Parts: sequence; C-alpha cells; structure tokens
Amino acid sequence: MKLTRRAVAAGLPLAIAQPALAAPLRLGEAAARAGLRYGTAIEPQTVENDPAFAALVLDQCDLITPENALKWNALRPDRNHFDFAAADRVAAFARRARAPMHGHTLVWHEAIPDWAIHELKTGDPRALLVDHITTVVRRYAGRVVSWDVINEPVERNDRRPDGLRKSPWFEALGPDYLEIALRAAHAADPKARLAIADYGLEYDDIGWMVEKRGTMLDLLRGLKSRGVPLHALALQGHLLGDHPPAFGAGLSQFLRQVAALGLAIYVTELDVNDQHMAGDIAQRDRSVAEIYAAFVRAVATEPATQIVVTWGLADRYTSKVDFFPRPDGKPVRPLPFDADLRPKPAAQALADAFASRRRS
Ligand code: 9MR
Repeated sequence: MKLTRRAVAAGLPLAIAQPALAAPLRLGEAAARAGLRYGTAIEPQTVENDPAFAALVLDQCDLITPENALKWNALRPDRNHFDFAAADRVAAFARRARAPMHGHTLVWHEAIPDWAIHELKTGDPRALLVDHITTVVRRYAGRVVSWDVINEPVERNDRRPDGLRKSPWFEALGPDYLEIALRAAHAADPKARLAIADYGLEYDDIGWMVEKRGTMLDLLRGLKSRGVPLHALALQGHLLGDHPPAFGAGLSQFLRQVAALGLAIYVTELDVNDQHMAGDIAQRDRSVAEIYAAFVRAVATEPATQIVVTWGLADRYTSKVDFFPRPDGKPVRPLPFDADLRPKPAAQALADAFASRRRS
C-alpha cells in the first residue's frame, strides 16, 4: 500500500486515508502533465471533519477554491468588520495541500448582506467596494493567485443594450463598477490574475448561451480596449445532464476569440447536473462521464486554457443536493468521485480529457 507524500505531509492516519489513496488516478498530475492545473471548491468544515475526504482532496487537487468562504456574506458581518475565520481555514488547508487558491468572489449580485445592500443605496458605494476589495485581496496576496473578481455580470433578460445585469453593484455604480473593481484588485495585488466569471457560455445549441457569448465578448473587448487589468475569462461549467453535449465548433471559436484578446481561459465551477437523468446508476455515471469528457476535451484543446476546477470533488459534498435534488429522491451524482470517495467514470474521463490536450 502506498502512502503519498501529501498524505504523509498532512499527517493523515493510514487506515482512514487508505480508500481514497487507492484511487488509481491523480487528476492533479494528469492536468499538470497537460500544462493545466486541476482543483476543487471546498468548504472548510468538510476537510476539517472528514479526514478521508481531506486525503482525497490532497491527493487529487493542486488548486483550492473556497466555495463560500470569500463571499461578502461570509466575510462581512457588518460595515466595520471583516471576519476572515472561514476563509483562513480554507487557506490553512490549501497550505497543507501546498496548493495555491483561486478566489471566489469579490463582486456578485448574490450573497450580499442586507447592511451592504442598504449601504449601496444610501452610502458611498464606490468606497464600500474599493475598501472591501483592497482589504481582502491584500490579505490573501501570494496565496490567492487568481480571482473571480466579478461573478455573473451578464444577464440578457435585464434588457440593457450592453447586456449587463442590473445587480446591486450596477444599480449603485453603473457600468463603471466592473472597471472600479478590477483596478482595485490589481492595485491590491499586481501579481494576481483577474477573471470575470459567468455561466451559460458552454453550449452551442442553446440560443441564449450563444447570444451570451457575443455579449460577453463585447464586454471583454471594451474592458481590454480601455486598458483595464483583466487576465482571464472563467467559464463556470455547470453542465446539463439532460442535454446533448453540444461543445463543438461554436465553443472552440468562442474560446479562440477570447484568447485572441490576450485572455486566459479558466473553468471554475465544473459539474454535471444529473437531476433529471434517467437510468440506473451505472448508466447515469457513464453519461455524466461522457459530458465531462466532451466539455473538457473541447476546452483543453484551446492553448489559452489554464485551470479546471470542479465544484466539489466527491458526491459526498455538493450543493447540488440542495439546489437540484432528484425527483426520485435518489442521491445526486454530479462529481468525479462518489459519496464513498471512489472514482467514478467521470474521474477517468477527466484524466483522459486532460491527456488529450497533449496529443492535440
Ligand atoms: O455552492 C454554493 C452554495 O453552497 C451557496 O449556498 C450558494 C450561494 O452563495 O452558492 C453556491 O455556489 C454558486 C457559486 O458561488 C456561483 N455560481 C453558482 C454556484 C451554485 O451552483
């Protein structure tokens, strides 16, 4: 039985670490061999309370994203205080993993505490935003190497010509909020790579997604042409289990257009929603794996792609349970490893898709 260097470093008990370490493949290594970096989003309590899960993350991942700990509602109990407790716990785990962090997220229309919504309407919204970003980005400089500075800025249903979402940030500051945020983040840590992240950019055969790609490109072009510090587009990658994997020429062309702006491409919240998938577990797992494979092959082929992060690592811990429960009451299976921490076909599919980049 082999005990990996990371598990030894983590001081994990052999008996507990064993099942995860028996996994035949290591996604982090498969990604690294292809010039990519693979990681997962985590909540601090999972890796602290569940040594077997922690061992799996240590074994598989070279990048850690706090799933919720860097959001405003986690960091900002009130106007005058920051509470870094949860984020620091994730940072401590990342240190154990000898992995950098990808930061999620500084500006989002959700997870904003009520006091901040109020202050955006009645106080100095620019100062609120800049103070927050400066404090948080400075604190984690050198540990958070890339940030989702702005999450989900595009909402075409809000019917603005520029496609921008009428978020609380937009309502308070207008379209300038993007530039204000990116400049503040860059000033706070000039080395950090700064991304705009969004969902609904993945599928070639879903009309609103195809349109959203065009809106996003216009947004990115505008920011780059004004010299705003911006280094990457992050595709969330929340894939649909009940939809064909339409990741073809349209996606490739979109990624090339993004890359042509000098931007890197990240995948930051990859998972497959199996809420409405039919079939037994084996069939579902195979279909989920095919969806992972098709998407990651398409994205990995683009040389500008640098990181792939799944929104969780094992089905034991996934927010899909709350947001997309199955109507048949059976457990959801959206991630590469199962609830017993065993690799599913999706894990092998990811490793193979990473490897395909070396051949392309
Ligand atoms: O997985 C996250 C869940 O635990 C939180 O309750 C929720 C609200 O903060 O956010 C979920 O993560 C979301 C991410 O931050 C942004 N993209 C969509 C994600 C949900 O799939």
